[in-house]
Amino acid sequence: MASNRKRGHREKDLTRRFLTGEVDDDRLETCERFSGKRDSAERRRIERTALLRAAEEEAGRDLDSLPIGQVVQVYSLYCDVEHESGPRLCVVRKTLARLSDSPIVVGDLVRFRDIGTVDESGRPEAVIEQVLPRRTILTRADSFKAVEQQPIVANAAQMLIVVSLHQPDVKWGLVDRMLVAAQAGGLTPIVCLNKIDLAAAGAQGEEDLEFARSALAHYASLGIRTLMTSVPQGTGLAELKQVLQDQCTVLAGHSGVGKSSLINAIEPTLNLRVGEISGYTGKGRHTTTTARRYALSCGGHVIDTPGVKLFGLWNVTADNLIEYFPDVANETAPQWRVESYRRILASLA
Ligand SMILES: Nc1nc2c(ncn2[C@@H]2O[C@H](COP(=O)(O)OP(=O)(O)OP(=O)(O)O)[C@@H](O)[C@H]2O)c(=O)[nH]1
Ligand SMILES: [Mg+2]
Repeated sequence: MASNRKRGHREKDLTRRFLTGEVDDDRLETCERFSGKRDSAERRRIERTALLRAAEEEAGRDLDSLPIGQVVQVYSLYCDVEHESGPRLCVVRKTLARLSDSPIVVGDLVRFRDIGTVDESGRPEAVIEQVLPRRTILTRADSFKAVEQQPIVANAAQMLIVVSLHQPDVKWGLVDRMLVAAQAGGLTPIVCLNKIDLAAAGAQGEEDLEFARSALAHYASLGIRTLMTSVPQGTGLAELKQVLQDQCTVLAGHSGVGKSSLINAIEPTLNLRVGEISGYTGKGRHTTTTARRYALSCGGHVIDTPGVKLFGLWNVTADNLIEYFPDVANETAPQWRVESYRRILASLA
């Protein structure tokens, strides 16, 4: 098998066992696939799948009996995993980490094995043996050219797309991109316009608020739920709480739009760090640096995420983009939506 990577003994042995049928009886099919004319990417994918299956077999036939936890936060080498019997500090099984197409992300459901040790705070340590199939996945691409995927959150039911009227100014094009990303990943999008108390502070004052109202009304006409909120004035927070209750919701948007502030307003005991807006650029300061999942006392969970600068789309092509713009397809879209569609289309071409 062709591979540029240098393989360890264990991995080679697993490959041999898999391919000789000791581990799995897909051998014939695999051999047939290799004998054909396949490009190297496809060959690597098949090889990796074979290794992954073999590794899972190797991990023990007791996989199904291992407890299932949910990833709360991912660090470079560890993950915090939540389980009804208490939190765990987990490492990912090496073979799994090396072979998986996508890294483990917040929200992943994982089977873990306690290893009988505890960390310095007394928390049990465990190894993640398996990642369960994801019901939803919010992914972005590394750039508009979409060379690599960057999965952000798994298994969230909803995505609260947070924008602020001012400081920083709302960018409807980013909202449109995030709407596509949510729907492409199987999440229900909700658009939340925050900082509406700043209507009077903008250079154009009420005019911007009027435009924002019409944009939100347009999204609502497409069946997308919308909210208008102000943290200091308490506007829209009761409705927001209702929307979040008993659901798992990921909050996403530019830095400084108030994602962490909104979570604090719903669940004050969390006391998440919020950052001042830069007086010079009018932008946020990237205060939240990693995604983390929090339980809400009203039921449900929220996942706070770091502010995004741009949002490249993954698994969306110039051919299927129109599916996410029904208003453009049936020619009922306002001009700004048509322009937004064209800009995204151009970036996918
Ligand atoms: N006027 C006003 N300010 C707000 C509102 N919500 C949040 N802010 C302020 O906006 C600033 C940024 O808030 P954060 O909650 O840190 O924003 P964030 O989206 O979490 O930012 P990152 O973590 O950097 O992505 C803080 O100074 C908040 O006090 C609001 O509704 N109105
Ligand atoms: Mg934040």
